[in-house]
Amino acid sequence: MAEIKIVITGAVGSGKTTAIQAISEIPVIATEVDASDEVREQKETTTVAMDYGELSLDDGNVLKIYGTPGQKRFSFMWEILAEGALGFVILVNNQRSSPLDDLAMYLENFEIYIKESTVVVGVTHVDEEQCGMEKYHDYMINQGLSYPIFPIDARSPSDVKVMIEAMAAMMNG
Ligand SMILES: Nc1nc2c(ncn2[C@@H]2O[C@H](COP(=O)(O)OP(=O)(O)OP(=O)(O)O)[C@@H](O)[C@H]2O)c(=O)[nH]1
Ligand SMILES: [Mg+2]
Repeated sequence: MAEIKIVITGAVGSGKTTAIQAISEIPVIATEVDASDEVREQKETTTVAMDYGELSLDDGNVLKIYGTPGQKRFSFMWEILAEGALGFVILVNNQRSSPLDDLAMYLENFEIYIKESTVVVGVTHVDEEQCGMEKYHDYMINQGLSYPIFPIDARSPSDVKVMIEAMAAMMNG
């Protein structure tokens, strides 16, 4: 049995904490505090250090899943959390004004870590209106990237599991 470290990152409110809570088999270790400043307009709490959960796979391996804080002022944690990770999920909130800029920013933030890793992109908040996934596919083509894109509801255990299990399968392949 192997333990595989993966990291879920993305902007504030993209659903990182929500996704880990949806699928973890152990009580999630979270570091939520009341949001101050502009985050408060979006939601009441925010991650300041990390989230941690676990999910076992059918092959007996266990995913150790770390969620990053979204806010740049806690970016000192990114490096710590990315160390040794084999897979990265970048979540993008489709309701934000420029979700592609968010995606570009997190791809850049994690550039040095994701080079050697498996990457998938999860587009969240697609339940709220016409999701328009074409822009993400066009972006990938324009950037010469081939990361798979999953429209998900981060609150849905099955949506999050399908994405994460696909990523685990890519690691084996
Ligand atoms: N409608 C809808 N709500 C969602 C979805 N994903 C997450 N949410 C909600 O949006 C909010 C997302 O918050 P978090 O999971 O805390 O986001 P986060 O990415 O951990 O944010 P930070 O830790 O602040 O960086 C929560 O209120 C979720 O219930 C989704 O796909 N659809
Ligand atoms: Mg969070």
